[in-house]
Amino acid sequence: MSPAQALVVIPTYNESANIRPLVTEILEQSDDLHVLVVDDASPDGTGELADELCAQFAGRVKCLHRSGKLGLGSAHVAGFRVGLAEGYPAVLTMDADRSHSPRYIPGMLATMADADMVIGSRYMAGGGLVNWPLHRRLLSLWANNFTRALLRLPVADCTSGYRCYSREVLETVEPDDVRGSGYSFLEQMVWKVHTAGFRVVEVPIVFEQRYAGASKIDKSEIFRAAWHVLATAIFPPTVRKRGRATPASREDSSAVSEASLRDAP
Ligand SMILES: Nc1nc2c(ncn2[C@@H]2O[C@H](COP(=O)(O)OP(=O)(O)OP(=O)(O)O)[C@@H](O)[C@H]2O)c(=O)[nH]1
Ligand SMILES: [Mg+2]
Repeated sequence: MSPAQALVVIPTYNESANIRPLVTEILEQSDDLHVLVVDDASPDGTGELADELCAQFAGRVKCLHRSGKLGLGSAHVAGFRVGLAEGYPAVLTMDADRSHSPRYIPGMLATMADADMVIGSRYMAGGGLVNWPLHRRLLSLWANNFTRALLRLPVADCTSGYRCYSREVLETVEPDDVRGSGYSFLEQMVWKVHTAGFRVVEVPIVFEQRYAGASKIDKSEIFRAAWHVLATAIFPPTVRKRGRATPASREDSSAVSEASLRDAP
């Protein structure tokens, strides 16, 4: 039996000012949500705060501690593995900096009734951006136009990290094989899900500037993401199609249980 309606995966690197209010607000949305914090040994103590939340909300909050900064994409993949191994019907991902308001979670999950993947979209009627500096808006618009055009994606917001995936999607599209472990993971994943024949639906969200802490995105990450999109357009990898899922095996489950121990390196 599923332990809850969905697992909310939150990758963190130096988000100590945001993690507690964010997790608390997520848990308030529904009794049927669990949270997994994937922390990459944040020097500011985010991992320790996540452990406190695990103790306070035992059974509803878990933490995966990794040994160092391994990238946003690989944090999502690590979260998917836990979600699959522990039997969740859906896995939702969101940023820790409170740019993604938890108030959208119930609507995103309701939309999953008619979708295989739901994206919290800034670039559709009803969506938007609050307090984001002009250079970030331009970069995001450029990245989206570039990705949409090259990969021929019928998706307005390909770079949003606020998403929900069904279990079948994660069992089918082999997220481990996505090119790049950083931010380009987001564009690659939506391309894979669409190419595999799944239904991707967007719901509007208003994205807010991070509440506290510093951005982790840097110039090299931007160039790497553009390169990965270009490489996918020119040399598209083979994508396993819908209906050919490989259910998470028992072996996978035990590997993940060990990896998700709170004291794991
Ligand atoms: N575990 C993990 N999390 C990461 C890593 N890099 C970024 N994150 C998290 O990924 C999320 C998105 O990172 P941000 O720095 O907010 O990136 P962004 O939203 O593109 O940039 P801003 O708009 O400036 O906030 C945040 O929750 C980060 O803490 C990483 O290497 N490992
Ligand atoms: Mg952010």
